[in-house]
Amino acid sequence: MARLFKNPDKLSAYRDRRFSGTQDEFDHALRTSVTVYVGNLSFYTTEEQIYEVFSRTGEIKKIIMGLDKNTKTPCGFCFVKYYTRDDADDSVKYISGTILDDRPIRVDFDWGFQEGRQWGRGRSGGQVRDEYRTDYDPGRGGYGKLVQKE
Ligand code: GTA
Repeated sequence: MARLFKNPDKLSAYRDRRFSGTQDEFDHALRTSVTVYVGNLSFYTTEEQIYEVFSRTGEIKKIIMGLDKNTKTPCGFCFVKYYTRDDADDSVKYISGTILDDRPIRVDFDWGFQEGRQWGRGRSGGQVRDEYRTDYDPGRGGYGKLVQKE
């Protein structure tokens, strides 16, 4: 709670558990990074589609698709790296919430891509959130992994 008051302009609700630095280093990286995280993607959305949407706010340096660590297929997220911070800011401002393949996508500031971050961290290989979901989501493999195992 104290941190919320100390830091009312918190850029992201997400804190990467695997970031090895301090909270201040994490906050600094979030403020200066040119990379955004894109969540709630359909497993069927392609890198070309993402390129088309995200180049609306600026020239893209690189797209890194999030992959299931077992199947090596897209698992519903990606990172988009721009050349400038302004373009990353604009993508969070203007692209987050827009519809891609019938779903509202979420664009979040990110501390920066590092090798390994492209893999889903869930036990089943995909994203953690897809382990625990109890809804049926055809764009993301149907029911959550734990429900499927029941
Ligand atoms: N910048 O919001 C994000 C974000 N997310 C969700 C993932 N990444 C993100 N980056 C930014 N913003 O590189 C990045 C990760 C990693 C890659 C894949 O995407 O840094 P992941 O989604 O598989 O695993 O990451 P992650 O992020 O370590 O999962 P986390 O934080 O435990 O949980 C994500 C969500 O899953 C939670 O918000 C919650 O909705 C759900 N969840 C987690 N645990 C439970 C549980 N026990 N019960 C129910 N729901 C749960």
